[in-house]
Amino acid sequence: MASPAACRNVSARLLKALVGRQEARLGNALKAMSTTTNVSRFEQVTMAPADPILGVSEAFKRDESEKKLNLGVGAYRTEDLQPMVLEVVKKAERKMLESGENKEYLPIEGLAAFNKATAELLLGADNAAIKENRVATIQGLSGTGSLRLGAAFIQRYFPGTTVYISNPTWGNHMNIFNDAGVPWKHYRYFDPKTVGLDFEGMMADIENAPDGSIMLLHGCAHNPTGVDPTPEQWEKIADLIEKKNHMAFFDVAYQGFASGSLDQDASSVRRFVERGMEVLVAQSYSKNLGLYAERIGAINAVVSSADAAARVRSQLKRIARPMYSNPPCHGARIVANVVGDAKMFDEWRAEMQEMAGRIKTVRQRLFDELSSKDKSGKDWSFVLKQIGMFSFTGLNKAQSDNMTNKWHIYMTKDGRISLAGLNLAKCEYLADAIIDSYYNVQ
Ligand code: PLA
Repeated sequence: MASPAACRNVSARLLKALVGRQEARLGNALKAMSTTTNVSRFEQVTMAPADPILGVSEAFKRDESEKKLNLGVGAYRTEDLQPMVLEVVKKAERKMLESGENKEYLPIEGLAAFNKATAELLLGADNAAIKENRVATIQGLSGTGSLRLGAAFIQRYFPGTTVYISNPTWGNHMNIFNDAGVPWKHYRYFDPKTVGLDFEGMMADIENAPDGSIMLLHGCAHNPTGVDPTPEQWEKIADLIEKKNHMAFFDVAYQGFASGSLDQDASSVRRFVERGMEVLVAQSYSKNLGLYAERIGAINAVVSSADAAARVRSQLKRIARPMYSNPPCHGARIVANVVGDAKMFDEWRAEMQEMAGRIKTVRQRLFDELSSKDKSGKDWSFVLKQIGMFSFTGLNKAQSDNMTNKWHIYMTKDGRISLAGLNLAKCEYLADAIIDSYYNVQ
């Protein structure tokens, strides 16, 4: 038998436990009451609109029609409309796995071998600016993250300077500069009447911008129009930017993907650098190496002296550190392996030409279908003249809505279609949809 003292002890402990449990229950009930009766502290958060490009992919996934076609985001598909991993990327990954590389943090500025390779790919390995150590390169989170670093740098070191952005442009450009607190304005770029470059408007706007402004230029394959300046026009643009003491900020998201040639697609940037002009350049490997999800790219500042380059690099690192600390290594290693190995580099070029070639083939077929089906005599040749992944159809918002609602063809509301998501088998259907939307919807 337990002693009276031991019994008292047990009952005291029991009582405590019971009261404890009671209190916990009461606490929980009160908590539940407060969350159900109180208004959430997040009540003032409104629903954000779907992203004009990536939101299209979300809507596409929800559509159950068999006819559906996603021409929204600029992501390459095979002729079977499947995503593609380049063979040379798989090869680099096998090599990386075999060499058993570790997962230590990269330096803030990224993988040294990548930074070297990416600047050389952009400017040419024997470029004077590289040899003279005048290029500050920081690995970024693909094109977007690199643009964002550049924007943050502008906000900090060129406060109040306006960035001029083409009208139209890739929708995210405005968000990037807005979020970085950088004022921006548009310069004229596209002429809907000629479906070509409004060169005079562009030049007038560059001329009229205050001296020392920043001009955001698409290095090649302008998104969304697919309309690029000719080499002669680039020369005049460079002359004027130099005369006005502006600075060019190039967005190079499609190097190699426009013409199939890496060098040719970098010629706009190289032209400025060879003239000794200081430039910022954001690069992306999403499209040309198909590394969309690896988020690999770079921001380069080509400046007048090695000393300035070292200071700019140090400040870009200072911006990156509190944003994301240091960049991911996988994509950087893939690029460094492919670009740094002559054989793999050639394999990459061949695969890139194949991708660019497939897009050209569907572009031609789409044009053929449009021209043979449309008996009105409308000139569809702009489809052939545009370069890169996209075709800017000229369809307005209501017509683009018709493409989606009636035909299950997903595209951005500015009338852009990604030809990288099209195959030969679907060209006729797409032409029918475009002609219906163009003539039957206002
Ligand atoms: N710059 C331009 C001109 C682009 O078109 C894109 C991607 C980027 C930068 C950034 O790409 P990255 O961050 O993946 O390197 N434009 C896509 C995708 C392909 C997107 O909107 O994010 C497009 O469909 O327009």
